[in-house]
Amino acid sequence: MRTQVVIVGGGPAGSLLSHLLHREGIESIVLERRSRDYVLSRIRAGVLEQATADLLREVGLGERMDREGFAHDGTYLAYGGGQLHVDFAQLTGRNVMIYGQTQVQEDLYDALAERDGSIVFEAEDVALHDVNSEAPSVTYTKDGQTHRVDTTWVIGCDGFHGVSRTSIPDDVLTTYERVYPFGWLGILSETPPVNDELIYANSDRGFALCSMRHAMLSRYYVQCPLDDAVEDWSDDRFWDELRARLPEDTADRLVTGPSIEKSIAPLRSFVAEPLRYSRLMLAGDAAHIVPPTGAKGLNLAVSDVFYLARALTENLRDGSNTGVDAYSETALRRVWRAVRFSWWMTTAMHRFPGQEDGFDRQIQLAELQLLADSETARRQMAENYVGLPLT
Ligand code: FAS
Ligand code: PHB
Repeated sequence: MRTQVVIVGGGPAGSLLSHLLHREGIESIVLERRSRDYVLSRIRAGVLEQATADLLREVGLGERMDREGFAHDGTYLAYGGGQLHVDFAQLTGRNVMIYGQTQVQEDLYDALAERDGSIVFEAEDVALHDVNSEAPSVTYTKDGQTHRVDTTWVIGCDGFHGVSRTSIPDDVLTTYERVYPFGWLGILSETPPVNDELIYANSDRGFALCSMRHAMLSRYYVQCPLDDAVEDWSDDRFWDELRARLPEDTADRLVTGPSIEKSIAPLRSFVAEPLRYSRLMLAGDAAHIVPPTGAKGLNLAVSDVFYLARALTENLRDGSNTGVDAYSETALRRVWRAVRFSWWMTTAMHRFPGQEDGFDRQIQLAELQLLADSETARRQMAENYVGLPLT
């Protein structure tokens, strides 16, 4: 088989890239290791930057999002017993869309399903060959049969633990990493959200986040020690800890119920450079990871593939190398801005072991007080949270 672009990984990055390329008449195939249901069972992101929501609308993927999603004009930061509202609309004229990654993924898979052969689920043993040549190929196994795809470009959208990044020689790749000394314990509950907008809480006991998916599906997180296991956290223990980390009036409003999903995610900042090695390009979590505090992971995957789809179209349809030569630098400029913001929000909102009430704790409180006192500081946070337009 031959196609113009082989995309490894059928998460949001890979499936959106396939959809964007198809709209430009570029052929591709997506090779996804897991089943459709397995990918959809993963509970991930919940916040779409305005640029992400606008792009999904432009490419015919916005109808359900606009019907079922929530446009949020701001968010709350709770600390010191009170809470501060950051008004995105007033400060930036932009907002965010609350619409789960699971729903985005379903919409993408529905669009791909209209094209036979656009995605292969349960594609095992994916291997990249000759990516440093003009004739790269990819092999994979499906139902015991080995398949080979000859192609012009291989795009690694296979996440942090995929095979693509490791296909780039160590002497070519530079990586940057910061591992945080805590994780997030998240639950889903079929209960009404405690608030009409998200609440990020920095309490003496640690970070908490109140989010949602719809009017009867809430998403909550508490910071937990890295060596905790989900089994250590009964629902009752979770709800008690969440209440203890929220302002009293908010805690009093909290409606609890049985968790229908419960998981712990580690937090890290990671960037691999460059995002291109000859005929191999990286996009999304295959190239970078951010702590979910700034709600940037999914949105960076979207911006990467927006730039990549434009570059690959210019190359394969118009014969230009300008876009593909500039992709890594263009995408990384937005990546590092998001990495910085996610690091800043994580550092400002979490209790770091050994920090107790020392210098770092005072700096945290000063950061939050600056947001309370300065519209300029709130505007800078709001601009980073809602994200910049995709240009
Ligand atoms: P993904 O990891 O989503 O997709 C990669 C795909 O490649 C997967 O489907 C995988 O099965 C497949 N794959 C891997 N290896 C393969 C191989 N060898 N062959 C074929 N396929 C292969 N972001 C936020 O903005 N907010 C959040 O709250 C948030 N929470 C998160 C919680 C967790 C536990 C995790 C892990 C991530 C979270 N993220 C969050 C980040 C997340 O949303 C990612 O940024 C987003 O999924 C990135 O999309 P992709 O780059 O497509 O990577
Ligand atoms: C979520 O709803 O899952 C969510 C929202 C905002 C974040 C992280 C996760 O910063």
